[in-house]
Amino acid sequence: MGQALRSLTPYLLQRACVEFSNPTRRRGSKLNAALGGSFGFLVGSPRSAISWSYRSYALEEADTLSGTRAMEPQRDSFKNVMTMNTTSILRLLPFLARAAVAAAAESPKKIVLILAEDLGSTDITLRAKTSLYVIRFIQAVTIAILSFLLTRETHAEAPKLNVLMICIDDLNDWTAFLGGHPDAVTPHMDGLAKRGRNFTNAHCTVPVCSPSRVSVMSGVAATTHGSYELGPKYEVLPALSDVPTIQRYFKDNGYYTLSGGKVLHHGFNGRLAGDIDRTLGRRKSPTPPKPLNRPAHWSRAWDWGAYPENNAEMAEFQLAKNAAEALQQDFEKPFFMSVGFFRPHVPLYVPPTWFNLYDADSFTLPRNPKSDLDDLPKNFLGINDYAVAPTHAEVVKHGKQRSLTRAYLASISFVDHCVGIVLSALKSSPHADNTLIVLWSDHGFHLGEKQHWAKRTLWEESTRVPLLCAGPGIKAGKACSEPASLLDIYPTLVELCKLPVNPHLEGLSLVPQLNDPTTPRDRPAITSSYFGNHSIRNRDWRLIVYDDGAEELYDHRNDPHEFNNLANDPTHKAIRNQLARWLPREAAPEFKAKSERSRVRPK
Ligand SMILES: [Ca+2]
Ligand SMILES: [Ca+2]
Repeated sequence: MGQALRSLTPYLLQRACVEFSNPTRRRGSKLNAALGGSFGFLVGSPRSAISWSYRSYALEEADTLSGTRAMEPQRDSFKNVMTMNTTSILRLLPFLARAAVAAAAESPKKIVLILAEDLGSTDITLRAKTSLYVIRFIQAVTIAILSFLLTRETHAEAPKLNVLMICIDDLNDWTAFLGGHPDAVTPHMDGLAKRGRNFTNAHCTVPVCSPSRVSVMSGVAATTHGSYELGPKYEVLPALSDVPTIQRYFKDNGYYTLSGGKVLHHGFNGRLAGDIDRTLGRRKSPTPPKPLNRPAHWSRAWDWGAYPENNAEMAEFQLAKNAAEALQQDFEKPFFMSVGFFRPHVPLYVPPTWFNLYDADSFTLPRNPKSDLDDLPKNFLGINDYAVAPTHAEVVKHGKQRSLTRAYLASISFVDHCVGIVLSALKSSPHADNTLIVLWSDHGFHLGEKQHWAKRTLWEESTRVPLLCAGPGIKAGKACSEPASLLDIYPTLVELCKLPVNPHLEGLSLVPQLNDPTTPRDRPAITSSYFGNHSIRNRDWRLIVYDDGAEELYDHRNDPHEFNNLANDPTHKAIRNQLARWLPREAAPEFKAKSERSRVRPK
């Protein structure tokens, strides 16, 4: 057997086991034991002129609600793969085994393995280049091939890519590369977007700091880890007791981990303390001795203004410098560096330079017609209100809308500057050509849209986030408007760095969209806020279903601001039902004992 296949086999086997041992899969597809179940194996003819390519084969669950057993690979997951029907497989078994060896000897990219549970009854539909076949695997056949493969030795893999992960707190789509605000000045992030993949339809799993970050770092959805509100630490959630953070996972697979600033909301503490080999610091920026702008009864967090005088006093700036310095060093192992910037999280204090980018009287305010609320379900305020943030009425009453909005824009430009420091350090470092960069924000932010401030809603302003990927193998330029979730970061990086599959991950690798941004994706981005409320966002639509059954439906093709709720329009029943199929059916209950909703707004 070829060396290449020897090195690939354990990886592919592990990867496939994962798919079917994942307990969150709704139809209960469980692997009996790591290798005690049954598997399918698919290879193509080495004699054919077809050029094979192994690609992410994330299996989408089709027909979840219809109860069929069909499993459908994500469209375009397989390109140029030759498939064969049942009879052929049976007849060609000895040939297939030889074909695998021959193909592997030629190139590891010429092998595809599909492993399926319960093969006597599972159909797998593969999209082939020229035709489509349904393949029914037979248990005995597949186990035979599997045994054949398992008797082979493993082989060391090629050197790994480094990872630079930059996360930003509370940054919505007000960046030039997402076009969320016409005046936003974000040249450094724009540059990154241009030289990599800009996911323009990316969304968080929960629109608030801690659960969103827990999802990114664990690769597990809120509906499994059970945190839908601000609060629980990663390490206290029972569902994550044996789930490694992405940093830990990379570390366990030979990486040196560095982290600084706000990455996990509560930091890497308790059993996570060892996940990080070297800290880049987690300082706080200075706060002025007295509030600068907020009305006296507002939360202390909700203040803003030009302070301090210089960038050098800001925690983000110091962190950027620390990261820049670390990037100049040589490391014995590949590194995974996470850098978390706190602005534009409130309080919105940044040096005056950044305020000066926005003329106080002339920059654009978001469109927020009051009539927009007329078609919302009656309960929308009960779900979305949060006593710590001011209401839009309060902001307007105190005449603060313009100065508060300006401080948010200034904070974005300041953070963009810090991102620029890190990116330019990487560019001039020895790691410039072998480091993947991923930049994301934990959720969006309202500045008066739908008469709302801050986060926690299931509307576009709250769920949409910047998500950029760049680096070796990622072609520059084109944006991707297919839905993406922050949950997808972990499996994407695992695949790009050729790490073994982590069986806990619930996101889908974005590698198909990194290879080709037009690759369609069936799975929408799913966001949950407070227990029982969910949003389903695909390329063109958003459906929101609240815990009391109330709904909203928006057509983003002609209503990007989600002004026009179509939930009660019978014309759109079909799309509504199509989206509703993705609603989580067995969401884990909220872990936190006392809801944030019990807070009382100060008078
Ligand atoms: Ca946040
Ligand atoms: Ca409306």
